[in-house]
Amino acid sequence: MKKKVVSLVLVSMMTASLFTGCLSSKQAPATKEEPKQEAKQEAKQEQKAEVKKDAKIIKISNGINEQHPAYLGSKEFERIVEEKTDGRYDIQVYANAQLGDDVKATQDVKMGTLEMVVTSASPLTGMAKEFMVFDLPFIVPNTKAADAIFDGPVGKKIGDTLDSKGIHLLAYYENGFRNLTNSAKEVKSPEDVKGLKIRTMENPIHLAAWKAMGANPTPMPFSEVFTAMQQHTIDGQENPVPTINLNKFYEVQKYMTMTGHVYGPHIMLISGKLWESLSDEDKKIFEEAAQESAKLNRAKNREMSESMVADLKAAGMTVTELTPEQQKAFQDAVQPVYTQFENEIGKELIAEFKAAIEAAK
Ligand code: TK8
Repeated sequence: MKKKVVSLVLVSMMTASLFTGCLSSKQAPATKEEPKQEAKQEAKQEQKAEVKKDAKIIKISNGINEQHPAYLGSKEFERIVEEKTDGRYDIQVYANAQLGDDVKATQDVKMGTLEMVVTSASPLTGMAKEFMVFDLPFIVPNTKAADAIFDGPVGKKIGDTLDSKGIHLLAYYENGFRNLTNSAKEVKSPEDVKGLKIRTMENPIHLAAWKAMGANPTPMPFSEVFTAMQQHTIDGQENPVPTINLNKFYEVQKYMTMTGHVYGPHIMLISGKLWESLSDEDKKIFEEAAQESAKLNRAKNREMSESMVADLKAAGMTVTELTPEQQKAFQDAVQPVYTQFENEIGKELIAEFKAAIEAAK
């Protein structure tokens, strides 16, 4: 009992430090962060005291750092599963692509050499083309519509396509609305994008959309993006506000335009073989923990997407909001990708997706 209390105190201390942004990230200097890291280690050990010695280890790969909502959600999943199974599972969350970037980690989950990953859906198009419906620019208008897709029949239908590929989708997390940043100039129109070297995720729709605007897009794994911007091999990238802020992209990017051109899910995936080996009781615990953790993840992500715009401005970025007319110019510029990809994604699925969004209005 005492241990539990200590552990709870430490965990809440740790959570508090996550929100004040004190934990070290990849780019942060290591020295002054050390005490916080120790506290974190301690918290982890205290928590692990409740995990059984022969607990089954489940590693979860995350691409971003320990302050990101994907990590906060994964830690919530860890807490719930360990508690509800009385420590029969030892869930271990690894941040900063330590276990590999999205594509590699997901391939490992498919192979069964890694248990779980929280990944963007966009780089998985080779194995999961149905998810490409999310990559159609401007298709998801707001988070209410996103929730209707995630938690309704369309989200389930898209998620279920993974089961035949050796992967099981446990929950839809939110990555969010993607915004363009760059180091060269303020962008207010698709014309301004012409000639900019933009990093995209490894996804053909994203590539085609930026090409349609006249940019020079290059696909690249996420963990290489900061350095590529620092060394000016690329001018810019696009990501949701929490990622731009937590990864300190403001150190190497001067401009952000609130394009909101794509709404991306982060999906929580588990190896199919492992999933099939679980008892019905454990499957239920995993499912419930995943759904609970998704609630936390989405709430935090929405909070940070709003509040961190001010942080980016304070860090010296020029943040450009678009008028509805300016927004429309971007929408018009990327329209060709709809006809280009509708057959590959499936016209019927796109129609179902749009109908669910309409119904959520
Ligand atoms: C992190 C990625 C990231 C994504 C990207 O693993 O690659 O730009 O937005 O969140 O999934």
